[in-house]
Amino acid sequence: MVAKNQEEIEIIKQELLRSTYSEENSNSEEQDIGKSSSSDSEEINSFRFPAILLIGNTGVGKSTLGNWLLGYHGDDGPFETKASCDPVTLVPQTALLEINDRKYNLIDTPGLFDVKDDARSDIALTKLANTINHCSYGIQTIIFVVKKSFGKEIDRQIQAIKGFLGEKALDHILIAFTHVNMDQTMDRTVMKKSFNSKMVNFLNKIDNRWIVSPNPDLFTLEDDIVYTNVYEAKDIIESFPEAYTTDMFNRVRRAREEAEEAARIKAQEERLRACEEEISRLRNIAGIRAARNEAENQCFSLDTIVTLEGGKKIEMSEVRVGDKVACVGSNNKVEYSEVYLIAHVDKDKQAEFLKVDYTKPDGTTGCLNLTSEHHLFVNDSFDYARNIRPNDSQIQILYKDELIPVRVTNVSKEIRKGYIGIFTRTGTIIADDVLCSCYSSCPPYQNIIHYIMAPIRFTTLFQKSNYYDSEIHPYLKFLYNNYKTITGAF
Ligand SMILES: Nc1nc2c(ncn2[C@@H]2O[C@H](COP(=O)(O)OP(=O)(O)OP(=O)(O)O)[C@@H](O)[C@H]2O)c(=O)[nH]1
Ligand SMILES: [Mg+2]
Repeated sequence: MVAKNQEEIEIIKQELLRSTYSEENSNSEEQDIGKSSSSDSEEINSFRFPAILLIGNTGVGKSTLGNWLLGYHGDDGPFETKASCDPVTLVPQTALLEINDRKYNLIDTPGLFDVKDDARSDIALTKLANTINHCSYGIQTIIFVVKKSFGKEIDRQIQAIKGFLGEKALDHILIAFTHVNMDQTMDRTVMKKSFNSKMVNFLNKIDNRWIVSPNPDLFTLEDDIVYTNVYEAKDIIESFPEAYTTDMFNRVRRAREEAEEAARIKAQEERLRACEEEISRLRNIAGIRAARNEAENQCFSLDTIVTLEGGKKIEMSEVRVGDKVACVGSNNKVEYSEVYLIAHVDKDKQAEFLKVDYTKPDGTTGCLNLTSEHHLFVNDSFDYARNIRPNDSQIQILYKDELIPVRVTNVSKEIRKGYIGIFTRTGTIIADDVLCSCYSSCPPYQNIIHYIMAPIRFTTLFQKSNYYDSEIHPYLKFLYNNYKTITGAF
């Protein structure tokens, strides 16, 4: 691959001078696509020959290498070169390059990856994509120009190339090192020794297709090594059996766009899911708050057990007006009293209940679920359920047909679905074996509330109530509102 002797080098020199495009030997057909003007190359027609792309970071020496390949001194050819912090080649430039009678469009591109601001980097990529799309005869070689000192970045840059051009592009890549010292430029073996293991691995992967682009400050056209290196480059360019095509590029582009679209949709779905979770969390909180706010007027959990006359035990949800349920009469004895009103019932709404746990004398446990403002018999009188203290408060339970006092072992809060309020003629009820009042919300003056309820007890003697609604019975609502107005006034 490398030219070995002076004679060979002379032949190559002649060959280069012949093959390289110049205005003197160009024909009119080639002129419009040959050595390009600096005008906007995006307007150029599709290239008529396979392309050779010079790509790499800004300022690495792409244009310089292009000039060397075209047979000019690196700093003095058709491609503009300049030592500058700002990008010099701003739009793709083209020149015709002939190697062994085969014509190629040598394309010098704007710098790709080191432009700090993303917008300019995007523009550079868009321009490159546009250029590639003009390469209707495919891309014979992608010359990736890299500063030797930046060799350690090669991984990242190669990943970027793979992402943009696709894996297949690596089969068409030729690495050109720039900013290489004199010894390394003159002797490939010296250069090789300077590679770290990562670089060696990578170069092995691409079949060691690499060359050194001579430093224009150290070498002139008279130096044989310039021709040797240019010859090597051309040899490699010719060695690719087939070109990288626009089809390959567009397949990669479509795949990339699809992947980006899929990632965008996924991100959107994730955002949506997060929103839904947040909404459901807030709904839950709102539901619990609503349940707490309504707790004042609710009474028992629907599955609370009551005992019917005759001993049958049923859930409160099954109780109907006219049923006689266990309660306590004025003589403090267990008796069965008629249910004359179902004050309200709801099977779906959530409510916050207090779960009151107790232990019976035989060691078995029981519990009652009622809302915090409901009244039950605690420590010798009726009181709010919320005033029960575990291990301290005593409640009355029905045990072996008798009411006996037991201590509450635990009180906890539970959100449950559904509730019911049942009124008996005695104003009491034994719920889950616990002696409770039928009343709630107002201060727990059992006798006074019982007295206030007399009118409705009286009317239902003659006309059975068929009220069965989630709203509290209108009479109770009226009483409750009045109570609120009166207490609010003080
Ligand atoms: N030391 C050294 N300088 C070089 C080498 N190659 C090019 N240069 C100099 O680096 C500067 C930039 O070179 P260019 O060829 O314009 O770089 P480029 O990659 O085309 O830059 P942009 O068009 O801006 O992307 C010029 O002054 C060159 O003379 C090299 O191998 N060694
Ligand atoms: Mg340039």
